[in-house]
Amino acid sequence: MARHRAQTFLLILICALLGLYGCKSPASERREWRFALEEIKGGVQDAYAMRFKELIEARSQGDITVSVYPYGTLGTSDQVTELVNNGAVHFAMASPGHLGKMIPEVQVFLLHFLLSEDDRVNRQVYRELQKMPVFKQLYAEKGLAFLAFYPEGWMAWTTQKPVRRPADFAGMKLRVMTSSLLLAAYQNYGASPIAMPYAEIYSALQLKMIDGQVNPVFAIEEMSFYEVTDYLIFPRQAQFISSAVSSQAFFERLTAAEQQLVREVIAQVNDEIYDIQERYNRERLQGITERSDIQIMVLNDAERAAFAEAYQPVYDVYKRLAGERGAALLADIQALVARMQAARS
Ligand code: 6CS
Repeated sequence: MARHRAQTFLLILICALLGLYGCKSPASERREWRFALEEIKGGVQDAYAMRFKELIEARSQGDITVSVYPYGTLGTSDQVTELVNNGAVHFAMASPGHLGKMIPEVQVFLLHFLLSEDDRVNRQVYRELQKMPVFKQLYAEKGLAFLAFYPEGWMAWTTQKPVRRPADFAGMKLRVMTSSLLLAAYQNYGASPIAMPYAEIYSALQLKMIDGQVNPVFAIEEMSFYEVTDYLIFPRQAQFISSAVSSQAFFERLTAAEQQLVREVIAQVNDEIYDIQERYNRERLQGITERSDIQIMVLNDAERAAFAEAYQPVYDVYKRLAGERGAALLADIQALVARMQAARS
């Protein structure tokens, strides 16, 4: 903890020296907007931020420029969240897998078997989610302006051993994002999960400190996790969901027209990103199969059902971690998925 604080302090100091920190006047802040990512250049978050940049710069007629900082330039996900919270950067991606430490309720998006198997249903669910006022409130309480949720693809396991049933996880050291709900989930399956930052996964796999990890395909490809694992397994248990956020203090200082501009551009990019992430995941799966002999496994309905059954106690863990508001949110999302599903069938 002390080490983490010292690192964050150092990061803020570096940002201040680079002129990234919020001691500038609001007028100069308005000219350059800084957008920090939790993923490297070429990823889904980069596609999102680059489109945001393109639209903001065009629609402000050059008045505003957007600088995008990919993962590795400013720090870990937690540090990026602290930087946007402090106003050192103006926009950032904040994934529930890490943000859940600050806002436990958002871990609802880490729950397995919550979404529909039908991506057309999920697409409508994501559209409706943006309108739930509770998110604005939860984020604002932590100094963040909530802008949107969006998916980045189904989470897949890459492991050294095949996994078809929960028992296959026994003793497996599986890397998860830094969320106590994820630790509980994989402990519940029988694995020995370990939370660590994104940047450490590849070498941890290579050095056999861990036996597997969980991420969407595009990330498995661009972070080269497929090079150091033998199985790529699709359980369709959950999607990777991220949120776009702004510094609350910065956002409140924007004019009404600028706030409107941000909201309109975010709405447009959020709509576009759905197809982009689908394409990235499809194309990169192709790339993985061309460049490696990793074995691909797709769990069948009975195998998925066994995981879904084993997972049930984790819903109570979520309710304990996220409290009353979290439980209400979960019920709302379950009702939303059921409603959208019924409308489709
Ligand atoms: O596993 C992680 O930590 C990261 N995975 C993705 C796909 N995006 C950001 C996140 O930090």
